[in-house]
Amino acid sequence: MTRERGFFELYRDDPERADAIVFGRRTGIGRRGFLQGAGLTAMSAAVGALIPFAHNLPSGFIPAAFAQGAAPGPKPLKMDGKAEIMVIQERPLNAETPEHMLDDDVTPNAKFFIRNNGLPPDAPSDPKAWKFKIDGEVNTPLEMSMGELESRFQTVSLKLQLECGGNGRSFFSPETRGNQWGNGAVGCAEWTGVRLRDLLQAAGVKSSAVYTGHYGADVHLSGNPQQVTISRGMRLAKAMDEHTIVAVRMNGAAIPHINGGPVRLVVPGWPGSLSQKWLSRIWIRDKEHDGSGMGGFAYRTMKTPMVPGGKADEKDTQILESMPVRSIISNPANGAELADGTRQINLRGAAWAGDKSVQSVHVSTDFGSTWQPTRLSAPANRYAWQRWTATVNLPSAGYYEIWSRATDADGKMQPHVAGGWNPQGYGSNPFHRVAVLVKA
Ligand SMILES: Nc1nc2c(c(=O)[nH]1)N[C@H]1C(S)=C(S)[C@@H](COP(=O)(O)O)O[C@H]1N2
Ligand SMILES: [Mo]
Repeated sequence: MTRERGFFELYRDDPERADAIVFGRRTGIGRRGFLQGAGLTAMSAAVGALIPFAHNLPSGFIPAAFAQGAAPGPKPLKMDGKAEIMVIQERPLNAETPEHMLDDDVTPNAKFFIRNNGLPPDAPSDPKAWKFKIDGEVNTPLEMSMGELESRFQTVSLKLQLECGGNGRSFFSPETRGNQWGNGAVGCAEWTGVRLRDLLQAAGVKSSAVYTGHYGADVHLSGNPQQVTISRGMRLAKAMDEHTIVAVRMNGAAIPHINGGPVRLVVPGWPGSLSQKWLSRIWIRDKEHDGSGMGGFAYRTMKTPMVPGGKADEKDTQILESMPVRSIISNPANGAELADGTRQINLRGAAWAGDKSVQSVHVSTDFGSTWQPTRLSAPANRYAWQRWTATVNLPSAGYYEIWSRATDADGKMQPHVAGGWNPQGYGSNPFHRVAVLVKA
Protein backbone atom coordinates (compact mmCIF):
# COMPACT_ATOMS: atom_id res chain seq x y z
CA MET A 1 0.00 0.00 0.00
CA THR A 2 1.31 3.40 -0.89
CA ARG A 3 1.14 6.35 1.42
CA GLU A 4 -0.29 8.49 -1.38
CA ARG A 5 -3.27 6.21 -1.69
CA GLY A 6 -4.30 6.75 1.89
CA PHE A 7 -5.27 4.40 4.62
CA PHE A 8 -9.00 5.06 4.81
CA GLU A 9 -9.33 5.19 1.07
CA LEU A 10 -7.76 1.80 0.66
CA TYR A 11 -9.96 0.47 3.38
CA ARG A 12 -13.05 1.81 1.67
CA ASP A 13 -12.09 0.64 -1.79
CA ASP A 14 -10.61 -2.73 -1.00
CA PRO A 15 -11.23 -3.78 2.57
CA GLU A 16 -10.05 -7.32 2.04
CA ARG A 17 -6.70 -6.16 0.75
CA ALA A 18 -6.41 -3.63 3.56
CA ASP A 19 -7.12 -6.41 6.05
CA ALA A 20 -4.53 -8.59 4.38
CA ILE A 21 -1.93 -5.84 4.63
CA VAL A 22 -2.56 -5.12 8.25
CA PHE A 23 -3.42 -8.56 9.52
CA GLY A 24 -1.19 -10.44 7.14
CA ARG A 25 -3.98 -12.72 5.99
CA ARG A 26 -7.38 -12.69 4.36
CA THR A 27 -9.99 -12.15 7.00
CA GLY A 28 -13.01 -12.15 4.72
CA ILE A 29 -16.23 -10.19 4.86
CA GLY A 30 -17.29 -9.23 8.33
CA ARG A 31 -14.54 -11.26 9.94
CA ARG A 32 -11.85 -9.33 11.66
CA GLY A 33 -8.51 -10.60 12.67
CA PHE A 34 -6.31 -9.37 15.47
CA LEU A 35 -3.68 -6.76 15.08
CA GLN A 36 -0.22 -8.23 15.66
CA GLY A 37 3.03 -6.41 16.29
CA ALA A 38 3.93 -6.51 12.63
CA GLY A 39 0.42 -5.34 11.83
CA LEU A 40 0.87 -2.36 14.09
CA THR A 41 4.00 -1.36 12.16
CA ALA A 42 2.12 -1.90 8.92
CA MET A 43 -0.76 0.17 10.24
CA SER A 44 1.51 3.09 11.17
CA ALA A 45 3.12 2.85 7.75
CA ALA A 46 -0.28 2.69 6.10
CA VAL A 47 -1.48 5.70 8.01
CA GLY A 48 1.65 7.48 6.95
CA ALA A 49 1.78 9.02 10.37
CA LEU A 50 2.43 8.07 13.91
CA ILE A 51 -0.18 6.78 16.33
CA PRO A 52 0.39 9.20 19.18
CA PHE A 53 -1.27 7.02 21.80
CA ALA A 54 0.00 3.68 20.46
CA HIS A 55 1.41 2.89 23.92
CA ASN A 56 -2.19 2.57 25.16
CA LEU A 57 -3.19 -0.02 22.57
CA PRO A 58 -4.17 -3.24 24.27
CA SER A 59 -2.88 -6.43 22.66
CA GLY A 60 -5.32 -7.87 20.17
CA PHE A 61 -6.70 -4.42 19.50
CA ILE A 62 -8.78 -4.00 16.35
CA PRO A 63 -8.56 -0.43 15.03
CA ALA A 64 -11.88 1.34 14.46
CA ALA A 65 -10.93 2.00 10.88
CA PHE A 66 -11.06 -1.76 10.34
CA ALA A 67 -13.85 -2.67 12.67
CA GLN A 68 -16.44 -0.38 11.14
CA GLY A 69 -17.60 0.37 7.65
CA ALA A 70 -15.25 -2.34 6.57
CA ALA A 71 -17.61 -4.91 5.11
CA PRO A 72 -17.72 -4.54 1.33
CA GLY A 73 -21.45 -5.35 1.42
CA PRO A 74 -23.23 -2.07 2.20
CA LYS A 75 -24.39 -0.01 -0.79
CA PRO A 76 -26.02 3.41 -0.75
CA LEU A 77 -29.82 3.28 -1.01
CA LYS A 78 -31.37 4.72 -4.17
CA MET A 79 -34.98 5.49 -3.36
CA ASP A 80 -37.18 8.52 -3.96
CA GLY A 81 -37.52 10.55 -0.80
CA LYS A 82 -34.69 8.71 0.94
CA ALA A 83 -31.10 9.75 1.54
CA GLU A 84 -28.22 7.44 0.64
CA ILE A 85 -28.32 5.38 3.81
CA MET A 86 -26.60 1.98 3.66
CA VAL A 87 -28.42 -1.07 2.31
CA ILE A 88 -27.38 -4.16 4.22
CA GLN A 89 -29.97 -6.46 2.61
CA GLU A 90 -31.99 -6.04 -0.59
CA ARG A 91 -34.81 -8.52 -0.06
CA PRO A 92 -36.33 -7.89 2.32
CA LEU A 93 -35.04 -4.34 2.25
CA ASN A 94 -32.90 -3.38 5.23
CA ALA A 95 -30.90 -0.18 5.40
CA GLU A 96 -29.11 1.56 8.24
CA THR A 97 -28.13 5.17 8.80
CA PRO A 98 -24.37 5.62 9.20
CA GLU A 99 -23.63 7.40 12.49
CA HIS A 100 -22.45 10.59 10.79
CA MET A 101 -25.86 10.85 9.07
CA LEU A 102 -27.54 10.82 12.49
CA ASP A 103 -26.18 14.31 13.20
CA ASP A 104 -29.59 16.07 13.27
CA ASP A 105 -31.30 16.66 16.61
CA VAL A 106 -34.41 15.11 15.08
CA THR A 107 -33.85 12.50 12.37
CA PRO A 108 -35.39 13.60 9.05
CA ASN A 109 -37.68 11.10 7.29
CA ALA A 110 -35.20 10.81 4.44
CA LYS A 111 -32.48 9.53 6.77
CA PHE A 112 -34.58 7.19 8.89
CA PHE A 113 -33.43 3.56 8.78
CA ILE A 114 -35.53 0.82 7.17
CA ARG A 115 -36.09 -2.61 8.61
CA ASN A 116 -38.45 -4.93 6.72
CA ASN A 117 -39.11 -8.57 7.50
CA GLY A 118 -41.34 -9.05 4.47
CA LEU A 119 -42.64 -7.19 1.45
CA PRO A 120 -44.40 -3.86 2.00
CA PRO A 121 -48.08 -3.77 0.98
CA ASP A 122 -49.17 -1.55 -1.91
CA ALA A 123 -49.41 2.09 -0.90
CA PRO A 124 -53.11 2.96 -0.56
CA SER A 125 -54.55 5.50 -2.99
CA ASP A 126 -56.57 7.01 -0.13
CA PRO A 127 -54.50 6.94 3.08
CA LYS A 128 -57.40 8.30 5.18
CA ALA A 129 -59.34 5.12 4.36
CA TRP A 130 -56.57 2.87 5.84
CA LYS A 131 -58.26 0.64 8.41
CA PHE A 132 -57.08 -1.13 11.52
CA LYS A 133 -58.84 -2.81 14.41
CA ILE A 134 -58.40 -3.50 18.09
CA ASP A 135 -60.02 -6.71 19.29
CA GLY A 136 -59.58 -9.63 21.67
CA GLU A 137 -59.91 -8.99 25.39
CA VAL A 138 -61.89 -5.75 25.03
CA ASN A 139 -65.56 -4.95 25.69
CA THR A 140 -66.12 -3.14 22.39
CA PRO A 141 -63.80 -4.03 19.53
CA LEU A 142 -62.85 -0.96 17.53
CA GLU A 143 -62.42 -0.81 13.81
CA MET A 144 -61.53 2.52 12.38
CA SER A 145 -59.97 4.33 9.49
CA MET A 146 -57.05 6.68 9.74
CA GLY A 147 -59.47 9.55 9.08
CA GLU A 148 -61.74 8.50 11.98
CA LEU A 149 -58.76 8.06 14.27
CA GLU A 150 -57.67 11.65 13.74
CA SER A 151 -61.16 13.11 14.07
CA ARG A 152 -62.28 11.10 17.11
CA PHE A 153 -59.15 11.18 19.27
CA GLN A 154 -56.71 13.77 20.51
CA THR A 155 -53.30 13.62 18.85
CA VAL A 156 -49.94 14.23 20.51
CA SER A 157 -46.54 15.01 19.01
CA LEU A 158 -43.48 13.48 20.66
CA LYS A 159 -39.85 12.99 19.72
CA LEU A 160 -39.34 9.28 20.19
CA GLN A 161 -36.32 7.14 19.47
CA LEU A 162 -36.96 3.92 17.64
CA GLU A 163 -34.20 1.32 17.65
CA CYS A 164 -34.09 -2.15 16.15
CA GLY A 165 -33.61 -4.89 18.76
CA GLY A 166 -30.67 -6.09 16.69
CA ASN A 167 -28.90 -2.74 16.52
CA GLY A 168 -25.16 -3.29 17.12
CA ARG A 169 -25.40 -6.98 16.21
CA SER A 170 -22.31 -6.88 13.98
CA PHE A 171 -20.12 -6.22 17.03
CA PHE A 172 -20.76 -9.70 18.42
CA SER A 173 -18.04 -12.27 18.12
CA PRO A 174 -18.62 -14.91 16.93
CA GLU A 175 -21.11 -13.57 14.43
CA THR A 176 -24.75 -14.34 15.18
CA ARG A 177 -27.69 -14.90 12.87
CA GLY A 178 -29.55 -11.85 11.58
CA ASN A 179 -28.86 -8.55 9.88
CA GLN A 180 -25.37 -7.35 10.67
CA TRP A 181 -26.31 -3.88 11.89
CA GLY A 182 -23.68 -1.40 13.01
CA ASN A 183 -25.05 1.36 15.28
CA GLY A 184 -27.40 2.82 12.69
CA ALA A 185 -30.65 0.88 13.07
CA VAL A 186 -31.97 3.80 15.08
CA GLY A 187 -33.54 7.21 14.62
CA CYS A 188 -35.35 9.84 16.66
CA ALA A 189 -38.20 11.46 14.74
CA GLU A 190 -41.10 13.59 15.89
CA TRP A 191 -44.13 11.33 15.71
CA THR A 192 -47.72 12.54 15.77
CA GLY A 193 -50.46 10.14 16.68
CA VAL A 194 -53.01 8.95 19.22
CA ARG A 195 -51.99 7.37 22.49
CA LEU A 196 -52.72 3.66 22.33
CA ARG A 197 -53.94 4.03 25.91
CA ASP A 198 -56.80 6.29 24.73
CA LEU A 199 -57.85 3.71 22.14
CA LEU A 200 -57.71 0.90 24.67
CA GLN A 201 -59.78 2.94 27.11
CA ALA A 202 -62.36 3.57 24.38
CA ALA A 203 -62.50 -0.16 23.63
CA GLY A 204 -62.68 -1.05 27.33
CA VAL A 205 -59.91 -3.46 28.33
CA LYS A 206 -61.18 -6.55 30.13
CA SER A 207 -59.54 -7.64 33.37
CA SER A 208 -58.30 -10.73 31.52
CA ALA A 209 -56.08 -8.61 29.24
CA VAL A 210 -52.33 -8.95 29.83
CA TYR A 211 -50.55 -8.60 26.49
CA THR A 212 -50.86 -7.17 22.99
CA GLY A 213 -50.28 -8.86 19.60
CA HIS A 214 -49.54 -6.67 16.56
CA TYR A 215 -50.27 -7.28 12.89
CA GLY A 216 -49.43 -5.38 9.73
CA ALA A 217 -50.46 -5.55 6.09
CA ASP A 218 -47.08 -6.52 4.67
CA VAL A 219 -46.68 -9.79 2.79
CA HIS A 220 -44.51 -12.72 3.83
CA LEU A 221 -41.41 -13.24 1.68
CA SER A 222 -42.84 -16.56 0.50
CA GLY A 223 -45.82 -14.68 -0.96
CA ASN A 224 -48.11 -16.97 1.01
CA PRO A 225 -50.94 -14.81 2.42
CA GLN A 226 -51.44 -17.26 5.32
CA GLN A 227 -47.94 -16.62 6.62
CA VAL A 228 -47.31 -13.66 8.90
CA THR A 229 -44.15 -11.56 8.44
CA ILE A 230 -43.77 -10.48 12.04
CA SER A 231 -46.23 -10.25 14.91
CA ARG A 232 -44.83 -9.24 18.23
CA GLY A 233 -46.49 -7.97 21.39
CA MET A 234 -45.86 -6.27 24.71
CA ARG A 235 -47.07 -6.36 28.27
CA LEU A 236 -50.19 -4.30 28.82
CA ALA A 237 -48.32 -1.79 31.00
CA LYS A 238 -46.17 -0.75 28.03
CA ALA A 239 -49.26 -0.49 25.81
CA MET A 240 -50.76 1.86 28.41
CA ASP A 241 -47.65 4.04 28.63
CA GLU A 242 -48.48 7.55 27.45
CA HIS A 243 -45.53 7.47 25.02
CA THR A 244 -46.81 4.44 23.11
CA ILE A 245 -48.71 5.82 20.13
CA VAL A 246 -50.54 4.88 16.96
CA ALA A 247 -48.72 7.28 14.67
CA VAL A 248 -50.07 8.97 11.56
CA ARG A 249 -47.38 11.59 10.93
CA MET A 250 -43.61 11.65 11.05
CA ASN A 251 -41.84 15.01 11.37
CA GLY A 252 -45.08 16.75 10.40
CA ALA A 253 -45.51 14.87 7.12
CA ALA A 254 -47.24 11.65 6.13
CA ILE A 255 -45.21 8.67 7.36
CA PRO A 256 -43.14 7.47 4.37
CA HIS A 257 -44.65 4.27 3.04
CA ILE A 258 -41.40 2.37 3.53
CA ASN A 259 -41.45 3.39 7.22
CA GLY A 260 -44.93 1.97 7.75
CA GLY A 261 -47.34 4.69 6.65
CA PRO A 262 -50.14 5.56 6.65
CA VAL A 263 -50.55 4.14 10.19
CA ARG A 264 -47.98 2.48 12.44
CA LEU A 265 -47.28 1.84 16.09
CA VAL A 266 -44.40 3.60 17.83
CA VAL A 267 -43.28 1.85 21.01
CA PRO A 268 -40.20 3.81 22.07
CA GLY A 269 -37.32 2.35 24.06
CA TRP A 270 -38.24 -1.29 23.38
CA PRO A 271 -37.17 -3.32 20.33
CA GLY A 272 -38.31 -1.64 17.10
CA SER A 273 -40.09 -4.84 16.11
CA LEU A 274 -42.94 -3.85 18.45
CA SER A 275 -43.56 -0.72 16.38
CA GLN A 276 -45.74 -2.46 13.81
CA LYS A 277 -45.75 -0.80 10.39
CA TRP A 278 -48.78 -0.75 8.07
CA LEU A 279 -50.82 -1.45 11.20
CA SER A 280 -53.89 -3.60 10.58
CA ARG A 281 -54.70 -5.11 13.96
CA ILE A 282 -53.90 -5.01 17.65
CA TRP A 283 -55.11 -8.18 19.31
CA ILE A 284 -55.46 -7.87 23.08
CA ARG A 285 -54.47 -11.19 24.59
CA ASP A 286 -55.13 -12.98 27.87
CA LYS A 287 -51.63 -14.47 27.78
CA GLU A 288 -48.20 -13.62 26.41
CA HIS A 289 -48.51 -13.19 22.65
CA ASP A 290 -47.26 -16.15 20.58
CA GLY A 291 -46.99 -14.55 17.12
CA SER A 292 -44.10 -14.69 14.71
CA GLY A 293 -41.04 -13.30 16.48
CA MET A 294 -42.18 -14.30 19.99
CA GLY A 295 -40.72 -17.83 20.10
CA GLY A 296 -37.35 -19.56 20.12
CA PHE A 297 -34.46 -17.17 20.57
CA ALA A 298 -36.19 -14.26 18.80
CA TYR A 299 -35.82 -11.00 20.74
CA ARG A 300 -34.45 -12.89 23.70
CA THR A 301 -31.30 -12.40 25.73
CA MET A 302 -29.68 -14.83 28.17
CA LYS A 303 -30.55 -14.74 31.86
CA THR A 304 -27.12 -16.13 32.72
CA PRO A 305 -24.04 -15.58 30.54
CA MET A 306 -23.28 -18.35 28.07
CA VAL A 307 -20.21 -19.33 26.09
CA PRO A 308 -20.30 -17.16 22.93
CA GLY A 309 -21.12 -19.40 20.00
CA GLY A 310 -22.05 -22.30 22.25
CA LYS A 311 -25.35 -24.13 22.52
CA ALA A 312 -27.95 -21.97 24.22
CA ASP A 313 -30.65 -23.19 26.57
CA GLU A 314 -34.03 -21.75 25.58
CA LYS A 315 -35.23 -21.94 29.17
CA ASP A 316 -32.44 -19.60 30.22
CA THR A 317 -33.69 -16.71 28.05
CA GLN A 318 -35.84 -13.67 28.69
CA ILE A 319 -37.74 -11.39 26.31
CA LEU A 320 -35.80 -8.23 25.56
CA GLU A 321 -37.85 -5.23 26.64
CA SER A 322 -36.06 -1.96 27.46
CA MET A 323 -33.06 -1.52 25.13
CA PRO A 324 -29.60 -1.01 26.65
CA VAL A 325 -27.71 2.29 26.87
CA ARG A 326 -25.87 3.42 23.72
CA SER A 327 -24.07 6.48 22.41
CA ILE A 328 -22.93 7.46 18.95
CA ILE A 329 -20.53 10.07 17.64
CA SER A 330 -22.29 11.80 14.75
CA ASN A 331 -19.47 14.24 14.03
CA PRO A 332 -16.79 13.68 12.84
CA ALA A 333 -17.45 10.75 10.55
CA ASN A 334 -15.40 7.59 10.87
CA GLY A 335 -12.42 7.97 8.58
CA ALA A 336 -12.36 11.78 8.63
CA GLU A 337 -9.07 13.28 7.47
CA LEU A 338 -8.36 16.54 9.26
CA ALA A 339 -6.19 19.34 7.91
CA ASP A 340 -2.61 19.53 9.11
CA GLY A 341 -2.25 21.69 12.15
CA THR A 342 -5.62 20.59 13.58
CA ARG A 343 -5.16 20.37 17.33
CA GLN A 344 -8.73 20.61 18.52
CA ILE A 345 -12.03 19.24 17.22
CA ASN A 346 -15.67 19.66 18.11
CA LEU A 347 -17.57 16.44 18.63
CA ARG A 348 -21.29 15.87 18.45
CA GLY A 349 -23.39 12.83 19.12
CA ALA A 350 -26.47 11.27 20.61
CA ALA A 351 -27.20 8.86 23.45
CA TRP A 352 -30.25 6.94 24.65
CA ALA A 353 -31.08 4.10 27.01
CA GLY A 354 -34.39 2.35 26.34
CA ASP A 355 -36.86 3.24 29.10
CA LYS A 356 -34.21 5.17 30.99
CA SER A 357 -32.53 8.49 30.57
CA VAL A 358 -28.80 8.93 30.03
CA GLN A 359 -26.86 10.33 32.95
CA SER A 360 -23.55 11.10 31.22
CA VAL A 361 -21.53 10.59 28.06
CA HIS A 362 -17.73 10.54 28.16
CA VAL A 363 -15.22 10.64 25.33
CA SER A 364 -11.63 9.48 25.00
CA THR A 365 -9.01 10.21 22.34
CA ASP A 366 -6.26 7.99 23.77
CA PHE A 367 -7.76 4.50 23.48
CA GLY A 368 -9.63 4.77 26.76
CA SER A 369 -6.72 5.76 29.01
CA THR A 370 -8.38 9.04 29.97
CA TRP A 371 -11.99 10.19 29.57
CA GLN A 372 -13.61 13.58 29.62
CA PRO A 373 -17.28 14.38 30.22
CA THR A 374 -19.37 15.83 27.39
CA ARG A 375 -22.08 18.48 27.54
CA LEU A 376 -25.21 16.33 27.54
CA SER A 377 -28.59 17.89 26.85
CA ALA A 378 -31.85 16.83 28.48
CA PRO A 379 -34.23 14.86 26.22
CA ALA A 380 -36.85 16.98 24.38
CA ASN A 381 -39.38 14.72 26.08
CA ARG A 382 -39.12 11.32 27.70
CA TYR A 383 -37.96 8.71 25.13
CA ALA A 384 -36.29 11.31 22.91
CA TRP A 385 -32.59 10.68 22.48
CA GLN A 386 -30.19 13.12 24.13
CA ARG A 387 -27.68 15.11 22.11
CA TRP A 388 -24.18 15.82 23.38
CA THR A 389 -21.20 17.94 22.35
CA ALA A 390 -17.57 18.08 23.41
CA THR A 391 -14.31 19.70 22.38
CA VAL A 392 -11.19 17.55 22.48
CA ASN A 393 -7.52 18.30 21.95
CA LEU A 394 -5.30 16.23 19.71
CA PRO A 395 -1.65 16.82 20.65
CA SER A 396 -0.03 16.22 17.27
CA ALA A 397 -0.53 14.86 13.78
CA GLY A 398 -1.36 11.17 13.54
CA TYR A 399 -4.00 8.47 13.80
CA TYR A 400 -6.55 8.82 16.59
CA GLU A 401 -9.70 7.14 17.65
CA ILE A 402 -12.49 9.06 19.32
CA TRP A 403 -14.42 6.81 21.66
CA SER A 404 -17.76 7.58 23.29
CA ARG A 405 -19.44 5.77 26.14
CA ALA A 406 -22.75 6.56 27.81
CA THR A 407 -23.97 5.77 31.31
CA ASP A 408 -27.69 5.39 32.01
CA ALA A 409 -29.61 6.78 34.99
CA ASP A 410 -28.97 3.54 36.93
CA GLY A 411 -25.21 3.84 36.44
CA LYS A 412 -25.00 1.14 33.77
CA MET A 413 -22.29 1.94 31.26
CA GLN A 414 -21.60 0.76 27.73
CA PRO A 415 -18.95 -1.97 27.70
CA HIS A 416 -15.67 -1.92 25.70
CA VAL A 417 -16.86 -4.83 23.57
CA ALA A 418 -20.24 -6.44 22.98
CA GLY A 419 -21.18 -8.60 25.96
CA GLY A 420 -24.05 -10.91 26.80
CA TRP A 421 -23.72 -12.97 23.62
CA ASN A 422 -26.99 -14.69 22.63
CA PRO A 423 -27.86 -16.80 19.57
CA GLN A 424 -29.70 -14.13 17.59
CA GLY A 425 -27.55 -11.22 18.65
CA TYR A 426 -29.58 -8.74 20.71
CA GLY A 427 -28.45 -6.05 23.09
CA SER A 428 -24.92 -5.45 21.80
CA ASN A 429 -23.93 -1.93 22.89
CA PRO A 430 -20.17 -1.41 22.98
CA PHE A 431 -18.53 2.05 22.86
CA HIS A 432 -18.75 3.83 19.56
CA ARG A 433 -15.35 4.48 18.01
CA VAL A 434 -14.44 6.66 15.07
CA ALA A 435 -11.02 6.84 13.48
CA VAL A 436 -9.63 10.22 12.45
CA LEU A 437 -6.38 11.15 10.83
CA VAL A 438 -4.70 14.49 11.46
CA LYS A 439 -2.47 15.09 8.47
CA ALA A 440 1.18 15.82 9.10
N1 LIG B 1 -45.50 -4.76 9.53
C1 LIG B 1 -44.22 -4.72 9.91
N2 LIG B 1 -43.87 -3.91 10.92
C2 LIG B 1 -42.59 -3.84 11.31
C3 LIG B 1 -41.57 -4.62 10.70
C4 LIG B 1 -41.97 -5.44 9.61
O1 LIG B 1 -41.15 -6.14 9.01
N3 LIG B 1 -43.29 -5.47 9.24
N4 LIG B 1 -40.27 -4.55 11.16
C5 LIG B 1 -40.13 -4.13 12.56
C6 LIG B 1 -38.76 -3.92 12.97
S1 LIG B 1 -37.86 -5.32 13.29
C7 LIG B 1 -38.26 -2.66 13.19
S2 LIG B 1 -36.72 -2.43 13.84
C8 LIG B 1 -39.05 -1.45 12.85
C9 LIG B 1 -38.28 -0.58 11.87
O2 LIG B 1 -39.01 0.54 11.49
P1 LIG B 1 -38.54 1.39 10.22
O3 LIG B 1 -38.45 0.49 9.03
O4 LIG B 1 -39.49 2.50 10.05
O5 LIG B 1 -37.15 1.91 10.56
O6 LIG B 1 -40.31 -1.78 12.27
C10 LIG B 1 -40.95 -2.89 12.86
N5 LIG B 1 -42.29 -3.00 12.33
MO1 LIG C 1 -35.95 -4.67 14.34
